[in-house]
Amino acid sequence: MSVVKDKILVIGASGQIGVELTLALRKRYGNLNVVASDLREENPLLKGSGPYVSLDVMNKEMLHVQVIRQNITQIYLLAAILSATGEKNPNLAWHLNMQGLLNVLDIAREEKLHKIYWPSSIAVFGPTSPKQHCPQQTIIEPSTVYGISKYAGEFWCKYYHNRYGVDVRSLRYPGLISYKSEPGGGTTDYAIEIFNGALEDKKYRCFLKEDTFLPMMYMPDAIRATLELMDAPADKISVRTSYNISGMSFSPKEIGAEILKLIPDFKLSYAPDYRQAIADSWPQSIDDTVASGDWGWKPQYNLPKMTADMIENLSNN
Ligand code: NAD
Ligand code: AKB
Repeated sequence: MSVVKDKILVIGASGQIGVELTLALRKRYGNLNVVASDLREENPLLKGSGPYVSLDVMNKEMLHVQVIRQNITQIYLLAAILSATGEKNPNLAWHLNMQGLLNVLDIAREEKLHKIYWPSSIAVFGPTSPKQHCPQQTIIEPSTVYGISKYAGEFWCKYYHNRYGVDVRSLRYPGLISYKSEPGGGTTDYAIEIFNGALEDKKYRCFLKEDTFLPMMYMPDAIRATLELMDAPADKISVRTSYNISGMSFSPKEIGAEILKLIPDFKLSYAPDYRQAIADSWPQSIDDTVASGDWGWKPQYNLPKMTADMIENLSNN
């Protein structure tokens, strides 16, 4: 029996998720079998751990050449413009988030790639979606260009799966919290900045109001969810748009109180800006029973466990 060896291309590998996902994939598939790529020339956190190419996902021809030259069989597409940056430049966000995905889906179809991973976001939900335990299928009327691009992207994934048989899988990540690589312009970034403020200056001025609850997840859970989704047998994947997944839900006041337990002189203040309206348009918590039922999703980190781990790791760094 011949075993087909997978060779993976990660696009957007120098970003907040890309660095950690690339390292996790290298651990699993072997360093040489995971090619990291990004617009950025290099990344110190990935240096020496495997191949890295500078690549623009908008250049379909060059992307296609890399896929053929490197014998790529799976693509993880992470390059995107997130919610806050997207509102500053809606045309650019729409262009990158849509054309980048379509380039990858087209190449996947033409080259018969085995699997594609592309993340969506809780940003698909809008002010008319349920605020609490927002279900997998519900009213979805996003109010940011980022959310609109993610929702349209979800349906392109489903279309390429149904029409061309492309095995593309997706998760609607909540706000992701991590300490390795910096966040890239999202509304939930406060939940990372707050740790840096607490450790460096013992204070942080939050750009969201104290009672703004949002769905969040610690990066180790997000990486594990991604690998588990990609490992699941195809017949277990009932959702070909994108799966809701849930980790935790908290407000700036709640995470501030948790940090205060470990850094007693920490001071938190508030100066809401344009990101407040984005946060207010999103649900406060997510129902992920479909992901749990289909492929066994279960988070491992809650607010206290994540806070302790963030502070320990950032202090060591
Ligand atoms: P990020 O901004 O940190 O990283 C994106 C990376 O893509 C950057 O390194 C950037 O240089 C690269 N990039 C930008 N344009 C490119 C291009 N034209 N060609 C190649 N690379 C390019 O983003 P992230 O937080 O790592 O998010 C990754 C994916 O996960 C995105 O699709 C995002 O929407 C989704 N997501 C993230 C979060 C989160 O909290 N981080 C939550 C929900 C969904
Ligand atoms: C953002 O805030 O834009 C991202 C997301 C939830 O998609 N973190």
